[in-house]
Amino acid sequence: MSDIDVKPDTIAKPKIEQPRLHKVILINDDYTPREFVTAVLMMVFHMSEDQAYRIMMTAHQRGACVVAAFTRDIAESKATEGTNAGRQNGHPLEFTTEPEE
Ligand code: TYC
Repeated sequence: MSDIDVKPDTIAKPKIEQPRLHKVILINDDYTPREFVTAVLMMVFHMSEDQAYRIMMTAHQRGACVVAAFTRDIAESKATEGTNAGRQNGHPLEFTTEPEE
């Protein structure tokens, strides 16, 4: 057996891949009441009334607004939950998802 201690020149660093995040996007429409949109944002995304109101108004004025980003499954289930809350109350409220760059 050799006594020569051979060490690698470089130590391999484990690379941890972060899961890609997906944005939940609130889409404006002409019919859903502002108070309803604000209430859904508070319920589904655990926002304060103030935060929810600002997001709702941004979508109202610009046509759409990014609400938050999550892993894909969570983003999709939150978008579905928000869209369904509107549908169950007869509103065309819509949330979509989109992968972050
Ligand atoms: N534009 C709606 C209204 O004037 C309110 C609204 C805001 C609806 C944001 C959807 O994502 C939305 N009643």
